[in-house]
Amino acid sequence: MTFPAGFLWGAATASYQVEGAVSEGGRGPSIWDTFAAADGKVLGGATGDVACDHYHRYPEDIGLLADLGLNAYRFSVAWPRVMPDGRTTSAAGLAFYDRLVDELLSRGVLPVLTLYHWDLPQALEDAGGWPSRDTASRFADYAAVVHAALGDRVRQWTTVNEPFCAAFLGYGSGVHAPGGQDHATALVAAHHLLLAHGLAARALTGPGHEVSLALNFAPAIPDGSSPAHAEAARKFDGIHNRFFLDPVLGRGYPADVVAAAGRFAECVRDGDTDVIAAPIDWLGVNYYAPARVTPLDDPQAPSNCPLPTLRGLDVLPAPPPLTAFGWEQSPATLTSLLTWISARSGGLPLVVAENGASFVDKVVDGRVYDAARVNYFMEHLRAVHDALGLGVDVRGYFAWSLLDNFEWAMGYTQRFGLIHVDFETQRRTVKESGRFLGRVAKANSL
Ligand code: IFM
Repeated sequence: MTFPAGFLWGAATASYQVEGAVSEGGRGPSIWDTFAAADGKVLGGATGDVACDHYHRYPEDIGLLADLGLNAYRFSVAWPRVMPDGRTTSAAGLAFYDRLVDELLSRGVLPVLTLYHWDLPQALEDAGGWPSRDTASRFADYAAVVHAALGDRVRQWTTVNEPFCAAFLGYGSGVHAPGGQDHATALVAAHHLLLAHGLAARALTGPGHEVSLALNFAPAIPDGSSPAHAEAARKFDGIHNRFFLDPVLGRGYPADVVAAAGRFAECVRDGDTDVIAAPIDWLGVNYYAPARVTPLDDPQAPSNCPLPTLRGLDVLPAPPPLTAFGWEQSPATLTSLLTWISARSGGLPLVVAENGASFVDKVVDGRVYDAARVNYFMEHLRAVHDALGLGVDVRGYFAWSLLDNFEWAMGYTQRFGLIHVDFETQRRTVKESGRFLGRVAKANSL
């Protein structure tokens, strides 16, 4: 398999999942500090207080990434580090990312910076959080501050990572911070996250600068061929995929979702959809697994899938082989997803901004033979290659994740890393999958 010249070969992380040092450098609390500290929210009572201690160990981590042969690092900036109260800039907080970016550049690694990967400053949550429209404006200010500080060296800017999760898991099902459980509110939060993306995109301009956002896609596969199956898949696809993709592409919110979404339209003001449709240079496609959906006999029956607007369908258990998280492995779906987005967007450049799998990994004699993950990457890279062969403009592939890390509500129980982390000692062990991905990257960079 050969990939186009200039293809980005990277690994991704997110601030709260890896940094630790939650009280250092003047960092303020985020919604995830609050949520993880509350009883029963995160498996085993785990928190991101220390995580991978990336805040102190980033030179080692970047060194490992560069030595593998990867040429890009996708990381996120912690808003509460840069603005402890969500509004006031902290020089010490910015200085950390200054050091991180310099370290990347000194190792020949391209920084790909995400501004929001779910760690909202707690002070802004107290002021209303994402259900409040003002949070989108605060985000635009924050984006401008980070851009002014790092824009001389960072060219790749991603505004928001997975607004679906931030909105629907954070304010709907409540399994993520801040733990809200109201689906109507979650839809409003989703709109404000998209608005935040559009407002910030305006601030992220500069010579050679590229703007993007990263959406998580769960393609719906109907578990049958009847019209009712097709309708169930359409419904699932509407809220999970099109609700986020379409407004970003300038197509507005999908009418079928809005029609089923109660009073959602009331939060969308004149001009909002134009703001959300701000031009982007590429779209980050986060893909892990499809969803197998089936209709229920009673169209009003509540779905087992905790999403608003979904009634009358069930999401079926995934067929094996599964990852440790219980997720289906379907590389072919990645090809069809990339092809679908490309066609829907008129050929927008795409970057696979997250793809990966958790498995049970063991360090044996100083090595981790994670054959299942090697296979996972091999098959998904083949899927990307197939999409390229079909004419899709794919510009890069980022493994999730560089390091085993804090997997949100699952704590430290799901290992996704190319690099194993012993959370007792903070010892890093490169996995076979990391070496594999690095070999493919190197072979394509000759
Ligand atoms: O760990 C997460 C990441 O933060 C967002 N995308 C999915 C990953 C695996 O669940």
